[in-house]
Amino acid sequence: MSENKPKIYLSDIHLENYTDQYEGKQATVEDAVFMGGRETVSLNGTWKYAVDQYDTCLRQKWFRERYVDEQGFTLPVDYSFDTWPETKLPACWNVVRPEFIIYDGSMVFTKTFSFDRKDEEEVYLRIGAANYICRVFLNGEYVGMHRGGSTPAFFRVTEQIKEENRILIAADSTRRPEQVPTENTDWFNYGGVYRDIELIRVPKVHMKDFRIGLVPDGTYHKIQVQVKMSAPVEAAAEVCIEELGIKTVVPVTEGMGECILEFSGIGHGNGVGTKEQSVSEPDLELWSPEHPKLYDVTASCMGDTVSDRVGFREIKVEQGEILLNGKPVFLRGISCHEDSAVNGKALTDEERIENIKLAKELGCNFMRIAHYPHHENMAKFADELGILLWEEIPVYWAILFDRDKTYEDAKNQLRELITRDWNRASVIVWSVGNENADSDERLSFMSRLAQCARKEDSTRLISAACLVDGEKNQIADRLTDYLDVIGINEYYGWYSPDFEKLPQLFQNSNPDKPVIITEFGADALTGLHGTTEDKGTEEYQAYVYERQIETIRNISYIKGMTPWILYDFRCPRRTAAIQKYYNRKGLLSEDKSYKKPAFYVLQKFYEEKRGEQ
Ligand code: GCB
Repeated sequence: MSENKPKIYLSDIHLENYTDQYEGKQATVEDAVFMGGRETVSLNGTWKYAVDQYDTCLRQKWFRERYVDEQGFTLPVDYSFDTWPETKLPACWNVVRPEFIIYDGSMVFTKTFSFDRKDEEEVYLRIGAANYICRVFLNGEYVGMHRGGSTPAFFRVTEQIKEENRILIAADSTRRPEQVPTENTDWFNYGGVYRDIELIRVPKVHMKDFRIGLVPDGTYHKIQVQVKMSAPVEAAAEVCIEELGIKTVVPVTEGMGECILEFSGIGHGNGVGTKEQSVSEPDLELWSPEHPKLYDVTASCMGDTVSDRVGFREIKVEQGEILLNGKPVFLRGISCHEDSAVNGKALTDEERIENIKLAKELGCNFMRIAHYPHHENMAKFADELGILLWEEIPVYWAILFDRDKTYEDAKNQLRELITRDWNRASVIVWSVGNENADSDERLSFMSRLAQCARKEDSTRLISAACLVDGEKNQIADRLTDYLDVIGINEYYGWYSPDFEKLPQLFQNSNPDKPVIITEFGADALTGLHGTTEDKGTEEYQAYVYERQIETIRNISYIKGMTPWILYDFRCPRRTAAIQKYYNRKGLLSEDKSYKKPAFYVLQKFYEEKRGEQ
């Protein structure tokens, strides 16, 4: 009988219920506003802060700033915003002060700012990312909350914003079993409001979404456009790609518009609709890592204008091949965390570009940016610099697959990611998770996510990094039925020491889809030397790469790989002598100043692979 009892999770019971009042107004993907070309006011910079271990701000409603009671008597209060210490946001607090290094919990940030609100405009607050729950208060009022540590939160603040303002953000990085990710991960749980904080000015009726890309029908003749307005208006949106001589009107009905611009062929900007005919039609140049051609695109509707820089390319799977613009491609990849020894997850743009350049130096045309959505600039730089991307949501390890609210959270994070990066040509794979043991609940949870990703975006590949069936030593995960490409993590030579099992694994398997080896690797401490039998040494890591490559190269259904990982990253679980709270499977040291020998082993293989294509 006992198994029929409903399961109860910690955050579903509140002894004091002080958070319930802040559960409403949850910002979700439905609140997102299209960002390209927007007029924004940055709130980055100096903020005051306090560590708020017991959530006293939420319990006592500090944001109300009640200093006197109804009779005019001065009240004692437990905060003093003006004398709180200062910090810069965005940032991960763990790397700001040594005493915060392992703090998981709540911190309150506040600042005052002036704003000249214009009539007839809507104002949104966007927080690029805050880990994991953030609650926002403006001028004494609760504005809303957001769940999910790596995707943007949008709050409409048109009514609350004034000329002089106080904003307060309570960010809570507490790890909880029911969250996505759950409390146990193999990376560092940085806390903070660690991506841009900005106000966006938009007209009353504005574009919430604008999606543009090549129709993947093998013709390279068609560009699809989708427009979503903030209200169910009847209108016309004008889409313009000047360089291609395209100016097309997209009819908008009940706030939604869709159209396909047809070209006469690759190399022709021959649109339909009201495209203005140019005398000589410029060529449509397809985007690829070798030729990362981007076009400036604008869309206007009812006085609202947005813009983007967009590449046009086709990605699909056919007869066991991954085809980029119709040609088979081997994905020469590397996995990468959003981690910096100095800045935590709040990487600078220079660090992001450096990561892409290091991957290119390695010979990559592909990066798996694991295990959660990285900053949107990563995909923008990948578009500019020419590298394909695998993007992922943190459905990692032991998620509470049978809990509906956890599913809703994961689904919202997935849709927020897809909505944010839909126009990025570099992104070719949406991954719905990593290494979750096959169970009925997990299959239901993740297959629904895969279907959701496909519904949001039928132009890209859906995947997940799956586990090998250890008992059968086989690729045998039921989720693969729902995927376009199968990601496989395997650690032969490391967690599974017997290398002979690697060729057996591939012999025992007969996947009906292309496989990407999404992980293999071995720890190596920079400067630690030994023989190819000494685990943890640079030599052993290089040996693992050699043995892996020697096997993988002969398996015809393997169409790509993203070994684990570009550089060492912070990880609280890793306490061994060689680790010192770092996962040492990087091909480079954590500060990226040293390339371990395995870097060159992989580089050599990728050089050969590139030659074959
Ligand atoms: C894995 C995980 C990754 C870990 C890695 C490791 O399978 O997907 O997040 O960091 O192994 O080093 O154990």
